[in-house]
Amino acid sequence: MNKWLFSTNHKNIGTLYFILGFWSGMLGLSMSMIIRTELGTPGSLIGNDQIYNTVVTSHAFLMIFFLVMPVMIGGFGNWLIPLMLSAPDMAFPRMNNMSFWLLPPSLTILLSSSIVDSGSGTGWTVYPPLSSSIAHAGSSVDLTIFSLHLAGISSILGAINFISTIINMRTLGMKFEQMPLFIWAVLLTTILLLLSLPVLAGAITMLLTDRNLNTSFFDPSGGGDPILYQHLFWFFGHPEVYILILPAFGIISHISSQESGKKETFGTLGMIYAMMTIGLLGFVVWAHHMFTIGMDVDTRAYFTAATMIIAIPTGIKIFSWLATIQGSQMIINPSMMWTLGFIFLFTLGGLTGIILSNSSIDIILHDTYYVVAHFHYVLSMGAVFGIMAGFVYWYPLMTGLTLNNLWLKIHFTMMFTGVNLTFFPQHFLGLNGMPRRYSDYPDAFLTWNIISSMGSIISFISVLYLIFIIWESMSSQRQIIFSSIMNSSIEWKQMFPPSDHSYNEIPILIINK
Ligand code: HAS
Ligand code: CU
Repeated sequence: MNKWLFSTNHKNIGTLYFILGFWSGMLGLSMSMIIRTELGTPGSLIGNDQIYNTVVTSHAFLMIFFLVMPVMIGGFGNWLIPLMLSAPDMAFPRMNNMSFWLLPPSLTILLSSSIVDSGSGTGWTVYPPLSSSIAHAGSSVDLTIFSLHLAGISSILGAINFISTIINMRTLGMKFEQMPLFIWAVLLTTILLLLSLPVLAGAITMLLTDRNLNTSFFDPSGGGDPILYQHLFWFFGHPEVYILILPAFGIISHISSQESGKKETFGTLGMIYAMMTIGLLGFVVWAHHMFTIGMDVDTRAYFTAATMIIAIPTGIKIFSWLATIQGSQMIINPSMMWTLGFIFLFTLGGLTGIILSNSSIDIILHDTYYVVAHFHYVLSMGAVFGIMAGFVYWYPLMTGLTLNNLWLKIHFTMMFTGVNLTFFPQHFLGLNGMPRRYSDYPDAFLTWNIISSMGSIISFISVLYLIFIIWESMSSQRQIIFSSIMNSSIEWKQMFPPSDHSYNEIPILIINK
């Protein structure tokens, strides 16, 4: 057991990340059910707004830092990148283990922040003055900051490891442009992490000293400015949202070309440039989160224009996926269902993003449920659908077992219904002015809130169903047959891109048993 927990093997570490991500995903899901229960009831249920806000804050942190990032980068990244590079392991295997083990303490500290003193009801943005020592006295916010520091160190070490591995450990003769798109996605994600996380670290450290050491970086009475915090936070925060989605882009590119029986994704080079453009532009649009601070009109015009331009490389990706699938004999298997669901619903979420990028519209919609609808379409249906696509696609590779295909299809259908029922009505609530991060609302908003909460129950049940599907697969120990991977079923034709990527075919045989 100890050997496994402290393993330096990339597959073992990837599995540890999956377990941690699954665990925190369950926690984050429970928090979301508390939120939807509160909002599905007219009047107050919890009866304490600080607790409500603490639940909202923990929900966001758990989902972003302890579900999506660990699973996509830590889990899929660790498992697949050395295999796809034909490398023996990651560049720094022991640092890899340390990256993982920084997360459980970080998670523990985050959770303790909500059970000591009054909890951190700041939202994941931790804006001062709400997060300063007057509005949040006690140690909760300090613990949250410490937790973010640890998670940040973990991510920076991981990023260094992935970048070094991808640059130095490609198999002989593998050129950069021949790397599978998933590797490209993780390379760009980790570069974004390396550049943006230190800015968050700086901001929260300044907040920490404001709270404890009498500095006043963000306190006007000492010559500081709370708006500075917002700039620093969003200089990290916007690249962060692309960190959450780029690995999913990689997974979707991989699955859509493999499952369509195409040699590679349509316009592979264009896909690489599109991801680079998204990553680069992601650093110059941060103030679209701050249109309401009282910005002058030219600055607003700039941030609106810069943000809208991101629709172009993203559109290139969407249409390239469609062109990849076009003309193929599509096999509607579970991973393809998640992929198609991703393309459809991510596009919907992206389009509402474009609407929000109009500063004049955003001044009305900012901090309403329209924003909540937008980011759950790109996250709960973008990032999470990407994870699900990758999970059902690579589960047999990782475990040697099979999942029940019919059940997976039913599960997809339930989840698709649940999340749309939950989040589509939130567009209406937002357009009608319902603010986010409040535990109650005028009666006029009741109907859509009840429908939204009913949707969340469907998603919740579908997650329980997924656990059952995984349990059934593991307890029945239904093995995949090796030879069938090599020859037969179209679903299993190739794990990795063929043709000029032929060196990638070798790792098929290395299945961890
Ligand atoms: Fe976003 C807020 C704008 C993508 C996540 N976003 C958030 C928050 C999160 C988040 C978590 O400008 C809330 C943060 C908080 O707690 O306050 N977002 C965009 C834009 C894009 C975008 C323009 N967001 C993402 C992704 C996320 C994510 C990806 C995570 C995975 N977002 C905003 C803005 C806010 C915001 C405002 C602030 C709101 C506020 O007031 O707080 C783009 O990257 C989306 C590009 C994708 C597409 C779809 C495919 C493209 C096609 C090409 C043709 C389309 C065209 C557009 C030409 C556009 C198919 C035509 C336009 C029409 C409307 C028809
Ligand atoms: Cu943004």
